[in-house]
Amino acid sequence: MNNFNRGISRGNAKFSIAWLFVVLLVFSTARSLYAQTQLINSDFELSDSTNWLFSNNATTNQWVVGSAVASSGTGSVYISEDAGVTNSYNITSATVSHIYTEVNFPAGQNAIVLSFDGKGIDEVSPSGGTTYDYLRISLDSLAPTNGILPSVMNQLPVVFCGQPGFEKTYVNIPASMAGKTMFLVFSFKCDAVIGTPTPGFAIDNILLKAKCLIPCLE
Ligand SMILES: [Ca+2]
Ligand SMILES: [Ca+2]
Repeated sequence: MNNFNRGISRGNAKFSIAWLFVVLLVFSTARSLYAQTQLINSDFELSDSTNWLFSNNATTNQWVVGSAVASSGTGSVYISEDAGVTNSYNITSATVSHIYTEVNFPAGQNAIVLSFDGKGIDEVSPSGGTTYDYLRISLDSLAPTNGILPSVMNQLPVVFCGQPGFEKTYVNIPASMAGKTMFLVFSFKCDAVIGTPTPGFAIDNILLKAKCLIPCLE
């Protein structure tokens, strides 16, 4: 190889290394710009370390982590009138029971999606209203109180009922949660008349993820 060709080869090598450096830099930057954070991954199996807290009715229709039902594995969290033996609820006992956990939503990661497997027939309102037996989800700066739903302004605008078998559900969480510390609250509510006691509501495989759809501006 003459000196001229050696010069070209060295030049190409330098160019290739520089180009590789640029590609790696862009790739690593993109990863951080489009960061994704898994905030909750709860399957209610023995290895699940999620810090769930409970605010239950004193005597019946309580959330229980147990093995009476499960969407996958052997465990889930479900409403029970007999301390977890069955996934049935007492339709004559007015109830608002909660399971909840504290969540630190990362600043800037404002594309937030909650998903879970849920089932529960409960009592569907024939008018599509929200006054009977159902599951509701809220995001509140305050821990919930047994017997009381979080305030309307903190409730997500959807209720869940009428599902005899587990179905995966996706819920968009308001982007305004980014940067806040809030309680994610699952509330089971029933009035004191009518309903389908089996199955009461049951939840498995809760995932909560936050990411940036556009470059994060933290
Ligand atoms: Ca499970
Ligand atoms: Ca009812």
